[in-house]
Amino acid sequence: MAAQNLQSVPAELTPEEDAAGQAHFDRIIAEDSRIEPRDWMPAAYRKTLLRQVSQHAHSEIIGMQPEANWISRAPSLKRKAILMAKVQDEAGHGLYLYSAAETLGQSRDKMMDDLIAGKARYSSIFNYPALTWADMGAIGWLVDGAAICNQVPLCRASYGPYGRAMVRICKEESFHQRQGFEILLELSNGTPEQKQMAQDAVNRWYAPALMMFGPPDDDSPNSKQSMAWNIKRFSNDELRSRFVGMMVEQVRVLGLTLPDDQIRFNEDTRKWEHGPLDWDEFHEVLAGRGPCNAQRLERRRAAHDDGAWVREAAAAYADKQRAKQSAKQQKEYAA
Ligand code: FAQ
Repeated sequence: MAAQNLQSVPAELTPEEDAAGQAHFDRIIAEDSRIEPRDWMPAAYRKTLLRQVSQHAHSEIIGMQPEANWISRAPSLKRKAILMAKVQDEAGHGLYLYSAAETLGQSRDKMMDDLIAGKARYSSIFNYPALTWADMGAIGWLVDGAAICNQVPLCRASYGPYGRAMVRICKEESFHQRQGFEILLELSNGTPEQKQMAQDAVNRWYAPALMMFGPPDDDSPNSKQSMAWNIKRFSNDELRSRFVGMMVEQVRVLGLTLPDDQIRFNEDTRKWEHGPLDWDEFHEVLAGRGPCNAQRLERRRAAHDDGAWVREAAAAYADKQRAKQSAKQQKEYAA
């Protein structure tokens, strides 16, 4: 069904057409303008974007799980409604991003197959467990906060459909971050036990949130080229440092602390610095050996199987509509 929405990957071109396409592409990038789906683009640019956008889409879909687990346990009807709306937003983000990725020539079915077969990446952060209600606050504040910090520059990504999807996503993410902040603020101003629960959640989510920005710059094989193509605007370390600076201010308002006594503003570089992160743990999570990798994929597979009847019904409906449309056209030609 999804394959019918695909933009086709351009057919074989002559060397002259390729050279003209490359010149046009280079000009668009130099002017900091936008590449659109039907424009010529280097195969490596298409591949990089498809990799990043599909991984991003998978992150949104898998990222629904830690919070969805808490909808039935939210402490009030109001909190339940807010959390449900947030989780639905994440599903919507996944759909915008799968649509953007499809314009690069890959079907949603193939992307989904790769995800459930364990061949595709999604953000490391969603392989950690959400243990208490305060984790809903820490996820909103730290995880959505890191997502915004990373994604606001992506609104200017050179690939049009990705940049445009990011504009709407970022607006919704800022609501998500505020709701997380507000949960933590209320707990922090509550009983000593509630405050401790908030602090414990921040302690557990802080380092994994910092790792969302990706490996350190000297260990990031894709950054340089992605920045040259105006897909990424800042390096992983630059964004991580900015994020730390934002959190340092906000944690004071929360009356909590960040579990990192090495945070400081370096006056020479004008950048925020933080303590060491456990990159072995990051690579373990990427290799599928994080605390919840198996559980997250298993849940995704089960949801995919449970949804088979919806896909079949939608495909049957689309077939019917197509048959109707073609019968109507034949009638018009005959008349
Ligand atoms: N997790 O060379 P780089 C959200 C991989 S959305 C897993 O630096 P790049 C909303 C990377 O793919 C969160 N893998 O790569 C929400 C590459 O592997 P590959 C998702 C990671 O692409 C909130 C390899 O390491 N956001 O949270 C990670 O230049 C709450 C080498 O790395 C996005 O996807 C990681 N953290 O930079 C939802 C944003 N980091 O493919 C629900 C868009 C790196 O070569 C609830 N993506 N890797 O085998 C990006 O900005 C970039 O792709 C980076 C990585 C910055 C993530």
